[in-house]
Amino acid sequence: MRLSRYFLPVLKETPSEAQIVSHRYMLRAGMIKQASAGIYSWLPLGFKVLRKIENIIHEEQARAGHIPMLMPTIQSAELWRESGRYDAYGAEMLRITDRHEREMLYTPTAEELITDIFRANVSSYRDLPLTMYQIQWKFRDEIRPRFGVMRGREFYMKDGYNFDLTKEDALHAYNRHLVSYLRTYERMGLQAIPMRADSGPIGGDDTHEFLVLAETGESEVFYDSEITELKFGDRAIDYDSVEQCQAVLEEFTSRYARTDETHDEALFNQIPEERRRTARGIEVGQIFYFGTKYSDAMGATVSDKDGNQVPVHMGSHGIGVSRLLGAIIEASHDDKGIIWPEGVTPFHCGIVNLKTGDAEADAACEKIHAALIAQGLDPLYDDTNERAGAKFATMDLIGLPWRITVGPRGLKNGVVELTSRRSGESEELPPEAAVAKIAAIYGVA
Ligand code: P5A
Repeated sequence: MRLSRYFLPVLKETPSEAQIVSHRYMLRAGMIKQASAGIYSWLPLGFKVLRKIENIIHEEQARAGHIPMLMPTIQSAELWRESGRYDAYGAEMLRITDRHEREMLYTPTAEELITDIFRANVSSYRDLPLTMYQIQWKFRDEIRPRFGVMRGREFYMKDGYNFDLTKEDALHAYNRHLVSYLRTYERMGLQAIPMRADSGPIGGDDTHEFLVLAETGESEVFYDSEITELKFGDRAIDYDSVEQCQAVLEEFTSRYARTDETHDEALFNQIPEERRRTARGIEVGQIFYFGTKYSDAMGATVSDKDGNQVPVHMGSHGIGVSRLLGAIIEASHDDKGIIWPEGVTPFHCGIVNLKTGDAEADAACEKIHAALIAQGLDPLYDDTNERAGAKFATMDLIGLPWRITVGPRGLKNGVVELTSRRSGESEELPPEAAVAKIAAIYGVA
């Protein structure tokens, strides 16, 4: 992509309404624009990262055997009356009336709708286990939307729902989601720690939130510092294996880690003092097992092996897809701008032409741009007439992990400069070698 043809409305000034770094950088880098309180347009650069995050989630859900689908954002109030949540949800639910005076709402979550789909179509234990999920917009009329995409009113969520015959099967689904989420967040360059939490309006007793530690996080958290040493890494996991999933759950949840909602001072004080940590965290996901709460209320039953009608055991599992952009930036930036992890970067690398208009520099940049595309990569080539300093500032702000700098002086010696955004280190090498190195970094060589 040539920058001269792209839409990247970068702001020079720091927007005064943004209180935290991720919100500031998302506005300054032209990723989002507020449409009204807590509601944003996703400009091309922000949309690209949103899609990258979404794709990682789809790939990891497929690995765990979960089935993608899509439900509407506008739902009928009827179903929510069946579960009792139409009144219980309160002012956070955006209620709408259509031209026939029918009561509708903009979905804050979708337990009712999926349970309705299930009961209409599944009647036997033979069709279980079943886990379906969607990535869809949600609306919660938060009293204080703030921090940009971090606490929006309209936000993008991955929501998954499992249906199982027994409690044991449903707990395996819970564990499987925990494993799958650990992998998902690590692929985005994040450490998200599962912590015991409160289930709120979703219900149930078994629930973990996934928290990314950050000073600007809205949750207060308490944990044993040993937990930050755990990495999921590239383990091969059989998601159907009850033992393997259970072992991962135990490994990642046996040390003390709780949000303030479930914090227990006496238990916390049993950890050796030097390992006790109190910090703040960003909640990027939550998993729930709530048994038969919805299937009882809505009559979602199946026949078991003996022909008895039994309510299905359920859980639901959410990832804050749009919030993740904020969380990743909070965890990975410096005073010049964002530093994207390779897994989610909007463009794989930047190309800066130090002297646009110089025949040799222009030709070298074109060649590098074409060579990267030929490798299946997606570079952003700054072919504008801006000064070099301004080009570097934009590249640093938008945070592409790698930059190739091309100028007449280097080209005389047959070299370009390859710079890591994270370390700031540069090396000089022939253009072909720079392309090969980027290809190797992204595993396409
Ligand atoms: C699980 C999926 C649920 O709604 N029902 C379906 C369950 N869980 S949850 O914890 O309430 O939300 C899941 C994740 O969505 C993100 N989130 C938000 N992101 C941005 N702005 C908001 N206002 C907002 N509210 C929730 C969080 O990451 C949360 O973990």
